[in-house]
Amino acid sequence: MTITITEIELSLVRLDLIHEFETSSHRKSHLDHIVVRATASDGTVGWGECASPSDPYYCSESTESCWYVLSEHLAPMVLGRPWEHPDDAAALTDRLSGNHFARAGLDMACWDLYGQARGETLATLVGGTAERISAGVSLGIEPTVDALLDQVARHVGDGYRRIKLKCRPGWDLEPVRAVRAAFPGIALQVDANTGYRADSAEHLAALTALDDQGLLMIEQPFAEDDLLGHAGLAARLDTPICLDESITSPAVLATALHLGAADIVNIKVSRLGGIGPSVAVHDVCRAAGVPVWCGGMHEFGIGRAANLAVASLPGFTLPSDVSGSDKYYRQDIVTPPIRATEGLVPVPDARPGLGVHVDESLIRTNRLRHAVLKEG
Ligand code: OSB
Ligand code: MG
Repeated sequence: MTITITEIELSLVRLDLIHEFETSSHRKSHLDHIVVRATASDGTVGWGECASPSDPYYCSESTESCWYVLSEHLAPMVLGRPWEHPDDAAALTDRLSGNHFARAGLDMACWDLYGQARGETLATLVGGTAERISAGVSLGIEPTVDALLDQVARHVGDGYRRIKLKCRPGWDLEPVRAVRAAFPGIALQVDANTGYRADSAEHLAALTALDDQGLLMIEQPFAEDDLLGHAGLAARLDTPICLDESITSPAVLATALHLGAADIVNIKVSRLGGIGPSVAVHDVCRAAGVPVWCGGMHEFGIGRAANLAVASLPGFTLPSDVSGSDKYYRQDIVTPPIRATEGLVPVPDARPGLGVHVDESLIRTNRLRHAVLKEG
């Protein structure tokens, strides 16, 4: 069975966040993601989402770089070119370097088309088995510890199964201790988004001080390329070290595991550039006995559905960041809406492909810009 994409429409869609989100590097009150609508020659429509942060702090991509790469490079490489499997569609764009968030947006749309052509859900196609995913929440840095405690109480009350706190030098031991004291039994972890330096004695002391707080893991304390720094810390601490930003490909993963830089891996479809490399990273981790969990980039329902499909693979043994979209948005762009019940989010299965219906009228009302790309 051959699929040929004949038209790609890009829409820059803005959704307001219910609650502002701050990390070690930036603060957000709304999210702008590029929604990819790919039409195949038989009229089938596949959806993808490019969940790049607006500005290049989490990684070097941005909304504008993704728009440019999708419209000037990725779309021309696939438009009018037949493929049989999404991996073959991805191979059409092999000569493009990096730009994983942009790539993931198109890759998702290819998988959605492929799933519809095969009459199977994305989860089934990748070999996923779980029907529900254990969900945690990622909580941003708050103005005060009390405000953070309110957020934790709210999400624990909603049934979420673990709490991840964003941290940075100066916002680490104090909030962690306060949350531990108020909620002694909860599964708790921190994410530093590269905010610490392995050559700073002060930073190492701050991270070491977290070691007796019963954390599930410390996520990405150091810079993305500092695998040796992470290996050194992993050897020093009892708390497992999890890598997020560092793991950009199966090859980098192999290096990180070889060096002992990662006890746990956060898998993000966006950061890895699509479903294929995400499944590959899962497979390597599973074979090596390294637990993985599914991270997120505040995705709208399209990207969230892709995350859930990947997270249904058997190596995903730790709670994900893939919460219900109502944690972030008043109204999502998909139906049925993605919701957690008692901390479990069902893997979408209402239809083949991504398994959700995209509400095109909401895309039209919430978009800031769009472009239609055709062959030639
Ligand atoms: O590091 O996991 C991260 C959001 C934006 C950028 C980086 C990260 C995050 C999150 C959000 O933690 C997780 C989610 O989508 O709920
Ligand atoms: Mg992270």
